[in-house]
Amino acid sequence: MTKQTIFSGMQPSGKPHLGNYLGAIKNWASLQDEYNCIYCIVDLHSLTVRQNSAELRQNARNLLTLYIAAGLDAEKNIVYYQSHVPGHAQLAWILNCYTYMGELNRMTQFKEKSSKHAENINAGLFTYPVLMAADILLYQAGLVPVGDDQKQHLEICRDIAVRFNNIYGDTFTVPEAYIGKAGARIMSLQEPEKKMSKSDAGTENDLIYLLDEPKAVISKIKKAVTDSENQVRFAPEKPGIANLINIYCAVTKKTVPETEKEFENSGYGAFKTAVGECVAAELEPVRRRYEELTKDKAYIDSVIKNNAARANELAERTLKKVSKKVGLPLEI
Ligand code: ATP
Ligand code: LTN
Repeated sequence: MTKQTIFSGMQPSGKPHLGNYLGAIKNWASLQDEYNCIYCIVDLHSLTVRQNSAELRQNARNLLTLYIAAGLDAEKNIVYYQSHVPGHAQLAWILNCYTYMGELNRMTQFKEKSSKHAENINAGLFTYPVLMAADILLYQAGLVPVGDDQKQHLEICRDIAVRFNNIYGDTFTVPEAYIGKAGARIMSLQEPEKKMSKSDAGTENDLIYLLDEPKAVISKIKKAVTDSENQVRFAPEKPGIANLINIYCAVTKKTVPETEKEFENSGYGAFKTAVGECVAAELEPVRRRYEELTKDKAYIDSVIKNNAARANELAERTLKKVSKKVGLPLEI
């Protein structure tokens, strides 16, 4: 039987954090043996918010290196830049013509981002979900591992795929979201009502960066906001502790009841030390491997080039099929 295809992506804006890792990359690595996996650096999506050009280019390379450092095998999986495969933008244009303004108007991420960037509410920000749908449908992906915040985008992608298939006959695989149980929504350490976010961080202590040194990881977790009960118990009215329990479970694969039992007789101090240590131990090998990989420029260059070629080949197949269906002229 042929393996199902998985597609996911991350924007190269800012520095990747623990939420990106536990919500996405860690799951990606666990899927690479069972599926054909395609993991993209969605640099075109990053242009929806003003970027510094040199920084964006460097961030994209850093993120690709980090994918590999976090355990994504660059031969087994396709890891590549979205902008190296023109098919994404071409398919996005076509799909724009099969997407309604009303659907896009309902997207909560658009509403949030446009209120945050009131001076630059561009058309790209509005049609962002269509480019994301094109990313996924271009590769006929069946499964899309993402954090909880992307659910709505996955739904619109499915709606577009079904609409297109209804008009033209079976063209696209209709994808499912794959959202891990623990780690799907990691919250800010200082404001645990808000998601941990690189684009919306207040202070450095809000988030743990994937490349933070162990000392910094442990110290940020020690400073995390909690409550005065001093009882390690998962409850919505205790968002700080609930977040730390969630992080602990995502890293150790333990369940919430197991964790509550384990720390039944400890206060927050001991619990925070345990969380800090397990996160630091999880991230340290990633950080070391990243340091090694950044020294090997030729290897990273070859991954970028070879994987773009592999992705282009797959993308071309879907684009040909779509062009034919919608009535664009065929190649002579
Ligand atoms: P941010 O809001 O942090 O700037 P983002 O959500 O705009 O990031 P990406 O960097 O593209 O965008 O996110 C990459 C992946 O990380 C997505 O699958 C997303 O769902 C996941 N993710 C982002 N933040 C979190 C979080 N706090 N908890 C769990 N998963 C997250
Ligand atoms: N919108 C996503 C990033 C993203 C993506 C994708 C994720 C762009 N294209 C395709 C999965 C599949 C985000 O901001 N987290």
